[in-house]
Amino acid sequence: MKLLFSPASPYVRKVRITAAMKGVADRIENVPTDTLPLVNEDLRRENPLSKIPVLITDDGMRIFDSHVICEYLDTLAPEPRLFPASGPERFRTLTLGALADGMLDAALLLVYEKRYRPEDKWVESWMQRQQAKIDTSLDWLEKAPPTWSDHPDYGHITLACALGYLDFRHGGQWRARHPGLVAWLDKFASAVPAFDETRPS
Ligand SMILES: N[C@@H](CCC(=O)N[C@@H](CS)C(=O)NCC(=O)O)C(=O)O
Repeated sequence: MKLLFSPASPYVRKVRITAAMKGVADRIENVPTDTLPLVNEDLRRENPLSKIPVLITDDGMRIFDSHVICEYLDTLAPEPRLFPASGPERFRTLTLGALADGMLDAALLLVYEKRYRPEDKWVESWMQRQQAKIDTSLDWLEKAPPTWSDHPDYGHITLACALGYLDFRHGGQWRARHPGLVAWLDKFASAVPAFDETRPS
């Protein structure tokens, strides 16, 4: 399989951690893919949204986005089960994943505002709106950081990648007011070595 990839992408990181936990990382070739140019024709051919990650399977299927790729990888080996099959556990996992993806989307939009627009076009109120989504989610999670029994699942992986991205691109400012989540991320990193192995530099 091939993974259209960048080491800085938190969505790619979700996939790499999932692949490591499922024991299939050595079946995936990481193909460096540049999303910085306004148009990357090679990427657009594989995913009309021009976003990474994209997984190209051995039989030629193109799978995106990161959630769907992780769910696909979860089918390749029985253990550990990262997406509960049914019931409230499944929807708890998917909802945590959606919340953490929403935090990531807001954090990425803040980066893109400054990357793709000249400074005199930055819209302060719009950036505050994105920041509020992140802050409110952090406060909500801090009240009861999500737990796991045997092993972290897809929701936990996504949250770890969101917090990692806030460290990487937003100076780790979330840490001062969220000690419970700081401890939670340390615990996640101890349980999942692939978190440190995929840390962007
Ligand atoms: N919902 C997508 C988001 C993927 C995404 O936004 N990836 C970024 C890189 S971190 C990207 O490719 N951006 C290029 C663009 O938006 O044009 C996922 O979960 O895979």
